[in-house]
Amino acid sequence: MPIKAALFDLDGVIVDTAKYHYLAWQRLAKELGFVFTEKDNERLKGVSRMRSLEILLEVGGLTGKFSEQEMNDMAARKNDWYVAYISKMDESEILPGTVECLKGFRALGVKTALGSASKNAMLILNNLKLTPYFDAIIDGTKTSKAKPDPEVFLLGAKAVAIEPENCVVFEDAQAGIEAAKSAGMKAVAVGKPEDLKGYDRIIKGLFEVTPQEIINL
Ligand code: B16
Ligand code: MG
Repeated sequence: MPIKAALFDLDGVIVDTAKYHYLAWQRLAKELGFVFTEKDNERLKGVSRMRSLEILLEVGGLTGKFSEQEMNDMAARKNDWYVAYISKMDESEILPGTVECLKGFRALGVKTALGSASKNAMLILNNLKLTPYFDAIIDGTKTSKAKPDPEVFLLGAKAVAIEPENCVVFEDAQAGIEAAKSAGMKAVAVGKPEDLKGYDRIIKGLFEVTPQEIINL
């Protein structure tokens, strides 16, 4: 099936915002009195904000200790700190190969869309000046089900009016690869083979592929 739309995850594919998520979650953990390591942070990649908080509290042995209101307040505080970091981002933080890849797909007549769990995706894309490269942007403000549910990618395909079987997804998180496959799409994993499975192809970063070789995947 020829590829007619390319869907991109944000954190871990286009930009490394995981480091800022980590700094903000680490600060919350410190306030709560425990250490949250970089290894613990790996578990939060591609995961929604509230689920991330649940995992953080589990690491600290604090599961079930807080009311819904307190949980919402903690997530909001973490997000304020995170937004302070990402507000300072600029084009220098775009991961290598991103712009070439987006431009290359478009030159071949392939639609481009973002499929991210983040509710802050627009702020990041605007700071990186990448918004004009996308035909559609589906982020955490437009979805109700988190990856591995295929919702985010199915909405992306719908927004660019391309059938799922003609879409390819670029993803760094296992849940995202599963979301792409259950949407009936091709999945290009971004990362290491020991961390990911179930993909159609694996790359270290967007710099490693040309749109030409992906359209016949
Ligand atoms: P926010 P992606 C995900 O982005 C991040 O990988 C994950 O760590 C984060 O919790 C999630 O977005 C929600 O982000 O708090 O900004 O709404 O990989 O789906 O682009
Ligand atoms: Mg990601």
